[in-house]
Amino acid sequence: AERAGGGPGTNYAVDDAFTSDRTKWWRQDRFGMFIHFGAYSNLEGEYTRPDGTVCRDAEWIMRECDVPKDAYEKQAAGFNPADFDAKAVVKAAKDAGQRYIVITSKHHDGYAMWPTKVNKWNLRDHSSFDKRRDIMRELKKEADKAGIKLGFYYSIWDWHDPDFSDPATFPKYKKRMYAQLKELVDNYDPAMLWFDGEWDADNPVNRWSPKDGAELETYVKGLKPGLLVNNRVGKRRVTDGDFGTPEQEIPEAPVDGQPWESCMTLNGHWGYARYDHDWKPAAELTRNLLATASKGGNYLLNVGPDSKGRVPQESVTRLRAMGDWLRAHHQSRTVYGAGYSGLVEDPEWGEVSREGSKKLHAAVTRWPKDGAPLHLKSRTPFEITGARVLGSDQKVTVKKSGDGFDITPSGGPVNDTATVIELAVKSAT
Ligand code: FHN
Repeated sequence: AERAGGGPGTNYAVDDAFTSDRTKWWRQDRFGMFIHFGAYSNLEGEYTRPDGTVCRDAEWIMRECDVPKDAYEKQAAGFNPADFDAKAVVKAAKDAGQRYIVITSKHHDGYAMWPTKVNKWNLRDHSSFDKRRDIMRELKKEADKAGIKLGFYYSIWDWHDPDFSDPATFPKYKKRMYAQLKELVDNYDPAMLWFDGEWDADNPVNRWSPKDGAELETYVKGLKPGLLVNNRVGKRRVTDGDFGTPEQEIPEAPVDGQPWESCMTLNGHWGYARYDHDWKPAAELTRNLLATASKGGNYLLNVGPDSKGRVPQESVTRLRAMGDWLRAHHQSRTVYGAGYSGLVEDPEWGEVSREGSKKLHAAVTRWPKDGAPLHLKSRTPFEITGARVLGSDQKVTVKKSGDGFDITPSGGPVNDTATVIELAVKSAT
């Protein structure tokens, strides 16, 4: 893992301070698609118990609803995501402006979504799906065609493999896990592995020590030099993996000393849940993306395909709206290749990211009342030598004011998601 100097007075990871280029492509890309898709998707979030009561959850349904192992295996045998369309999935990511995809290859239920040879608990050998198909190969092909990098989520924790939860047999489980990871890297050439389920070494059910993590990180990086892994390969310390993984939040003062990525759902669940209609508005999602980029972080936004393999239309429309904002007026420069500048305090009225060494992008999301100027508080001396609103020719006046600058556009918002004011800056020293 690489160390970075924090910005002045914060522990934001200031991009330029990263020493190695290891994560550079990933930090430039900023925005990825998470996909939670597995045997749990076949239940679409609802399990009817033998007594007729209905229990609801998504990817944790086997555990949270105490589904007996044989009942879970029985339902999985009927899993047939025939409508999974890799082209459509990649198009949804492309339309959103997502530049990499991380799909669950194996979640905590242990069910492999590729034709693993390690066991029969997988989509090829234990489902009603067409045995000639391999969704990971289909996805890899379409992603490569679209110039989108593909990564795999892999859960270290495994509810299905009896050798996982017995200390005496855990080494046998570990051997199978290593073999599966080798299959994934050899067969699909992923850009990254997104580990999960590493939580508690002291828990007799789920043991994963920092030493296990360090060994696994060395192993997979030996399979493919340049492969990125997240900090959940180990114990989420700054030295584990290549990037931190805050979840469902945008950290105020994010993970110190390493790149990071905030992963979030589009509604209330990672896996598909037919009853969950709590979809977040596209404007909120775009603002989250702006907020993560302004702090030097990545944003991994999740979709959960249904039992047939279809991405919900509510997800597709929101993702498209995010891409439309990014494509309008070259506003994507606020995100791609942009990051934490360390030059200004986070303003009340929006997010500020820096592109290279000469441009700040001030994205206004909460306009001050009664036309008050947009105040930017400096952290370190710099000059503003020019200002313009992307997508509008309105005049922008910039005045030094107290501990920073007052910026006053002559007109109002360009759109209701965020209006970007591009500022030309130079160091005052
Ligand atoms: O338990 C998992 C959960 O199902 C989901 O995969 C998230 C996504 O990051 N990770 C774990 C919870 O932190």
